[in-house]
Amino acid sequence: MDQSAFTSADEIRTRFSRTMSDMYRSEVPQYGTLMELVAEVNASTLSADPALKADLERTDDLSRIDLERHGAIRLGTAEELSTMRRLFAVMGMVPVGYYDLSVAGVPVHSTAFRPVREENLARNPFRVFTSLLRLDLIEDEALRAEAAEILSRRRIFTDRALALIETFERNGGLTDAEADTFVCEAVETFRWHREATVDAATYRRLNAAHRLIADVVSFKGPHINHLTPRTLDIDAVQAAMPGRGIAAKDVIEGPPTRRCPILLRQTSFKALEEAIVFRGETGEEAGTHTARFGEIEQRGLALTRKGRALYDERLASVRDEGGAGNAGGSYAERLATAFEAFPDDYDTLRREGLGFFRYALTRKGEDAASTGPASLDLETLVRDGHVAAYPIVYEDFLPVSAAGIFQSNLGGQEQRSYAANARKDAFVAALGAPVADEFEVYEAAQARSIEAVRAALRQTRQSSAA
Ligand code: OOG
Ligand code: NI
Repeated sequence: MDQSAFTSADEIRTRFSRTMSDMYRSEVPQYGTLMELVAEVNASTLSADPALKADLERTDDLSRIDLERHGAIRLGTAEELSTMRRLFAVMGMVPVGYYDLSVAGVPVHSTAFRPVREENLARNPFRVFTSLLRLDLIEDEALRAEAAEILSRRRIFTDRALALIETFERNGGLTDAEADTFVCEAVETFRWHREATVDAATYRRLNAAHRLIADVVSFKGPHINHLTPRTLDIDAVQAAMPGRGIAAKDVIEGPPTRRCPILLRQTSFKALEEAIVFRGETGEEAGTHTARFGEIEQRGLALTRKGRALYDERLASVRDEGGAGNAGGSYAERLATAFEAFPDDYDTLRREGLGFFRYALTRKGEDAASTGPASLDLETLVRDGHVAAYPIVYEDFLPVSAAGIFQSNLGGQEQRSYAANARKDAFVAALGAPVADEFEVYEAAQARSIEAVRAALRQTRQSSAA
């Protein structure tokens, strides 16, 4: 079939994220309140900072600035994970990164399904942080077998969703009508079901092993557990949440406030306690479950391996000192102090090889190249203003931050410690495909931009020589 007959993966992803947002706002009204607050803060940040506004107009679609950037789900079996990979592929989302959360006492390992090319990210960067439950970390053998048995019985995808995934794989795309049906059917998998599939006693046993185990095993499907819009000022939203009746997490995860933002900062409101019903011998039994919340994120420069090592080392120095406790606002202060050793201007970050940048020929560079032989040396070109360097935005997640988000939504006291035991091989086997290395993804984007600059210079030279 001719590709032009198909709806683009970017468009399907956009329809999907919009539909998910509508569904989640109707399911979790407090999330709607958070979205409103984010939109207000973004609007006032933009009107107070015309330079930022001009910058964003160049790189982003301002009308979509407040929209969701990610969501998260937790799966129970290898088969669910590999089918989820095929479902996300329809929307141009592929697995990037491996996160071992067992170190933080959460019995899951994860990846992020996301678009990887800059042109696709620019159209819609929506991604889904996807975790797979690690039944191997349940100590009680009988409980482990019982959980596996319960999970083996559920079917989380609709028949039509599965059929359309196959259509996509066979034809290489979906028509507009197929895409619409696909989105409706796919969203069914992430819907909330207040009817647990287990009885109250089973739920309690699973919950006692770990609250997350109960969350994954007791329900019909992997309900979306949060969505995350982008904020331009996370400190302002965090400060304003209590005034809107939103119970914010104690601290913002990730790096401190900086002139040049790096990586990812995120915070959330605490998961809500929701009414559910258990299956009972004599009919339904009422109960409650805590899983769903709202989150916000603010992203900055993607760091190189060297930059990331410095980030991890600085963050660990703060955590080792006294954890992420916020007594007297001291965590934010200690964090800021620890990060004084992290350069905070783009030029130094770039020259020291701490971050990834996208290079582009400037007007001045084009003019210079057409009048004389320009240097092909990148540093010379940047120094002379012939080439500009723009920060590449971090599109992935941070395991320490993710653990903090998990923890604050497990009621705080959930501190089981599993020995650190990443099982990337097992994860990849369950997924049925390798996960991309995030550093290689940024490296490739940076390299493509450098190659484009060189190609443009060579072309200008040739046409001025002719
Ligand atoms: C996922 C928590 C991690 C993030 O933004 O780091 C996450 C979950 O609770 O399932 O979404
Ligand atoms: Ni999240």
